[in-house]
Amino acid sequence: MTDLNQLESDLRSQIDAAADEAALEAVRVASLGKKGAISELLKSLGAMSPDERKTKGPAINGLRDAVQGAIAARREVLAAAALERRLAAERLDVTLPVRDGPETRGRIHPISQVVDELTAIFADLGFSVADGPDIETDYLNFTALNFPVGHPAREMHDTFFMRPDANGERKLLRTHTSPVQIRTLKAQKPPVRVIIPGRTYRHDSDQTHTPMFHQVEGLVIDKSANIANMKWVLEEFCKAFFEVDSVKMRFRPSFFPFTEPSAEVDIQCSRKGGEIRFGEGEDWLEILGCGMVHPNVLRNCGLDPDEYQGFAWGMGIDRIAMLKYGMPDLRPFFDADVRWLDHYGFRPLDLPTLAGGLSS
Ligand code: 2NM
Repeated sequence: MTDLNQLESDLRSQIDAAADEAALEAVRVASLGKKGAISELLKSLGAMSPDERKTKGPAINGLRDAVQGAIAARREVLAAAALERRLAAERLDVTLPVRDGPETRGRIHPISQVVDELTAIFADLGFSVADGPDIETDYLNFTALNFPVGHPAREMHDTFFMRPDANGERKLLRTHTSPVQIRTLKAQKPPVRVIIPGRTYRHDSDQTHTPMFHQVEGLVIDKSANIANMKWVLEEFCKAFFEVDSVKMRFRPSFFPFTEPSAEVDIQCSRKGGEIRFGEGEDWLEILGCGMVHPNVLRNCGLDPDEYQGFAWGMGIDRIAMLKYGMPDLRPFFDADVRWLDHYGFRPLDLPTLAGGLSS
């Protein structure tokens, strides 16, 4: 009996010491396998006398059951530990932010954003959007707009001219979007309410000028459109665009060939700590030019100035984008630098609307 007790206690300590499945299996083979110690003891029962078998039989069977049980228990402990180790190794941190999908990765250029904002604001005021070619005739860019022959703006100095064609006609890169107004007035009868955002070109390049820049012009023609209407439209626009409840505007007499009278418009602002704010302060900032459309321009479009009248205005998109979004330098607009776009660009799915917010 002491032999059996000794064997059991030896096997139990081996079982407890088995560090993995393989070591445990080795103990099982050595005890319960075909040639294992316990199997040999069971085989020896056949050679025993009935009396001896009566006492030794239950003892050896008991030993086998005990060892089998101990191995099964140890196997469970090892399996649980193995699972625990695997779970720890394969753990996922579900608090990590989800990586952005492709539809959120690109950025909308501030100029495109501002054009979308202008479109939303003026659409709400009943305007549609018109466009035309970048390459224009001298007639539509200048003559139809009441620029006298020899006007300084026509000179090489400001305008990019193409080589003359076979007929001697010299096309040019439009210096403003106004030729689209002429095209619109020739194509549709008043009442007309349009804005024209687009690329414009002037031979000018320094810290605040690029040879290609963006303009938005607006035009209202009907039988009674007047200066009071113009001031209201421009004031509504400025409040909506700069996202303030009120703005003070100052109309200074000025001159443009295509309008009479003409004005340049400043809005009141504060400039504290290098930051411009609208709707407050005592400084003035020029943001646009405007006026009542000149009778000659109406005549050139086949309209009778005694029947129709209206107003027009123009402003630089690049400049109002810089003012609104605090961008200190114009040149990176045209650099196509993804680092700059990442910083100043807008998320592609955040479309500007009056109801949902223009820039949030
Ligand atoms: C400006 C300022 C004032 C203007 C005039 C016209 C047209 F075609 F109706 F005559 N379009 N745009 C205009 C008037 C543009 O830009 C500073």
